[in-house]
Amino acid sequence: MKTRAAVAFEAGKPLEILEVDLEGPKAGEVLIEIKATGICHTDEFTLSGADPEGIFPSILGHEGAGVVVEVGPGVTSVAVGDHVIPLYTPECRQCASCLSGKTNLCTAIRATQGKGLMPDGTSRFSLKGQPIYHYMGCSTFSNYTVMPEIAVAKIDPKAPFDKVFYVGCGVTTGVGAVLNTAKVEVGATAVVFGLGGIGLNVIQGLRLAGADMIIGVDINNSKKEWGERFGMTHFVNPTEIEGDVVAHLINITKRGIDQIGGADYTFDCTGNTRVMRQALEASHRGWGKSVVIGVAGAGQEISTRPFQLVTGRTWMGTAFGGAKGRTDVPRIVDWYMNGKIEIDPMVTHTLRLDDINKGFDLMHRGESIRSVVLY
Ligand code: NAD
Ligand code: AHE
Ligand code: ZN
Repeated sequence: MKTRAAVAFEAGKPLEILEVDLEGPKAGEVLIEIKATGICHTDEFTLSGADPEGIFPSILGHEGAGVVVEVGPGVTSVAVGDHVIPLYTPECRQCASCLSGKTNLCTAIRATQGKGLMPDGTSRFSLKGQPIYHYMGCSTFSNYTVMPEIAVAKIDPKAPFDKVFYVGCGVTTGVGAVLNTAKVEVGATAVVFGLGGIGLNVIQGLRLAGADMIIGVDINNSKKEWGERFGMTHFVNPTEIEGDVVAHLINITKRGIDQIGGADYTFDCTGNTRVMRQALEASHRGWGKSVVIGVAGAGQEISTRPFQLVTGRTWMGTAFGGAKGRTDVPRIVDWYMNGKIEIDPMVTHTLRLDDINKGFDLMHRGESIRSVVLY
């Protein structure tokens, strides 16, 4: 069949909107009509050329929602007509990773996914007979896409596509980082670096967990109001304070008779390795946990004095908020439907596929939280 898609032909170049060829689903695969897709900073990261796994030409997009329109042989867990969210972190429930119960990082199809291919080692997308590669196993910048059934979460059919697409990455990553990875407790003190599409969801996750002091850090002052909207109690712009941001954060989190500062939990939602170090060092001596969410470019490394770890801080990371997609994503959609979490205000811009490059411009200018493309 033919499908309209935004194709990334080359790093650093705008996406091109055109019709491409799409083969139907093979065994264990489903064809999905994507109804809505978000533009996440990770799409921009890969398009920029900074992703060591970036492959071109490819169809980016990994944060979407849609409807199953055809199933391949042997598919049992979803049926035609089901409303689904594509999962860039699948959940096969059979691989060593899934069976360990210790991680959400299912390894069943990770190797082929990283090469832009379906599990059988081929691409379903092509143009004039030449393959176009899949992206993060999803390629939601195409109106139709093919996914393995282990990589789709069946959701409440009443959930609006133009909102719950965001559960496909941003919401789950932010809220999950708090609940699944850091396991934040009631009354905690936390610092969130970077108040974009991910950081604001960390903030609403902290509110859900019952954190007391929620400090947001961003170099863009317009993010203060955004953070407050979702539960942030204090805002720090590192470019506007005197001296070092870590010392400042330690100072404002001082408590107890010892007056030792530092947050119980810190989160990097910027992808900047210098900020990742600041986040670790702003966490509390003895028990602080610092969670890396941001994705850093090829060749970049993090560093700190080992003493920071010797003195009891834990440096950890999270992918997809530690969420097991087929199990947790439908629940997070229900949280939205029940009013436990918010999504609507964060979806700031609605675009058509023809205008998808404007979504990247809005992100570059720091004007959007999430842009959604509706098909
Ligand atoms: P975004 O562009 O919406 O937000 C980034 C925010 O960081 C902006 O508000 C920006 O002003 C702020 N910022 C930039 N430099 C800063 C600095 N030095 N100090 C403080 N704030 C700074 O991006 P997003 O969609 O929220 O994504 C954030 C990061 O999370 C990206 O690196 C993305 O690739 C990554 N990500 C990771 C996962 C995961 O599973 N680990 C999932 C989704 C996104
Ligand atoms: N390809 C990059 C890594 C990118 C990355 O870390 N991706 C996150 C999801 S970001 C979603 O917006 C992830 O899930 N990582 C786990 C995994 O298996 O990819 C690189 O550096 O090579
Ligand atoms: Zn993402």
